[in-house]
Amino acid sequence: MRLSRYFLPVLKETPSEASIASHRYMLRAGMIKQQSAGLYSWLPLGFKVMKRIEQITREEQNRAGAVEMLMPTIQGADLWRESGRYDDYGQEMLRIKDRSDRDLLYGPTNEEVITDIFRSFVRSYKDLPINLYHIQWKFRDEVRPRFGIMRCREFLMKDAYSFDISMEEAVRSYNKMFVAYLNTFARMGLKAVPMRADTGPIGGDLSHEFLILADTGESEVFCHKDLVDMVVPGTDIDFDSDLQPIVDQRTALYAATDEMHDQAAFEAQVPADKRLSARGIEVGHIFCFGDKYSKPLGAKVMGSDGKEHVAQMGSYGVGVSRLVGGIIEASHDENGIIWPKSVTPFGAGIINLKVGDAEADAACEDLYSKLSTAGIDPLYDDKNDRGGVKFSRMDLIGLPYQLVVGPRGLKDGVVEVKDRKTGEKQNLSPGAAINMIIFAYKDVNP
Ligand code: 5CA
Repeated sequence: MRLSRYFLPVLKETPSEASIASHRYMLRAGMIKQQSAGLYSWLPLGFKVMKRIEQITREEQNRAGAVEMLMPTIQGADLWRESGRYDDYGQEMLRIKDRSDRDLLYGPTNEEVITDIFRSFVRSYKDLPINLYHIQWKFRDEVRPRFGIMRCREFLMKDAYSFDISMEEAVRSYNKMFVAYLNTFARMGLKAVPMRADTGPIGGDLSHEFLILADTGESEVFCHKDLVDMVVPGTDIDFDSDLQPIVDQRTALYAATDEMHDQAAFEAQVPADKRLSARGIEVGHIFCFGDKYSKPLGAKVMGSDGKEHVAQMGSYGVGVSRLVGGIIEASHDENGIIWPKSVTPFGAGIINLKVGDAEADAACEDLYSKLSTAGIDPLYDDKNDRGGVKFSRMDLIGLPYQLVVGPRGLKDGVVEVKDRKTGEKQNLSPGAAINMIIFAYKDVNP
């Protein structure tokens, strides 16, 4: 992409409404625009990052055996009356009437709709287990939308729903998602810790929130320090194997959000030097609630014993749009965002310090074309701005590598390669710079 043809409305001033780094940088880097309280447009740069996060989430769901589909954002109220949640859900649900005075709602979650799909088509235990997911917009009329897209009203969620014949099988499905989540967040460069959590309006007893630690997180968390750096299972794990030991290894150590926290248990179970009290951002939440929806909605299958069994369910959410902010909270400095390679909107930035200079233009065009061919998807700053403006803009938008091209370096046959994270700079021939960047990305998408 050439910057001169892109839409990147960078702001010079720090917007006063933004109190945390991710919100500030998302506004300044032209990633989002607020349209109304808690409602955001995703401008091209923000949209591109969200799409990458969505794709990693999708790949890890598919790897764990979940199957993608799509349900509508607007739902009929009747199913919610059937499950008993229409009145329970409260003011967070946006209720709408259509022209025939029928009650509709903008889905805050999809347990009812998916259970309706299941009961319409699935009859036998032979068709189980099933785990269906979609990546779709949700609306929750939050009391206090804040921190930009981190707690907003319309947001993108991946939500998966599993159906099993027994509770024992349902726990196996739960464990698959537990492991898939560890891999998903690790691929995004995050250290996410699963913690015992309150189940709120979704329900059930078995539930874990996945939190990334950040000072600006909304939740207070308490956990054993070893959980933070525990090695993840990895994407080559066999999802048909027994995953219980992996789950046990993590759930054996104390980890709870403030709603579930028990100080006495924390002190009894965790040695003083291993106790971590911190703040966290919830990026995922998984639930196993058995027959809470399948029973009232009559989602049953015939078992191998010839009897009818109510399906046992779980649901599994990832805050896809929230993750854009979460990753920035976990990875930034005073100059701007520092994208992990796996989610960066562009693989590298090319800065032309003298647009119009035949040699500089030619060198940049050559880098641009070669990096594009290699699949690095570079952003070429071909605008006629001062060097200082270009440097700070490139730092702000946080691409992992910058290639700085100017007449002075070219005289010596070199371009400057800057690593955004370490700040390290080296002069390399254009060919060597290209190879270095291609090499840096070789293991990014397992
Ligand atoms: N049906 C279940 C699982 S599919 C469910 O809705 N779970 S949830 O309520 O925990 O939401 C899943 C994830 O969506 C959360 O972990 C969080 O990352 C994200 N999320 C929830 N509310 C918001 C919000 N107001 N703004 C941005 N992201 C949100």
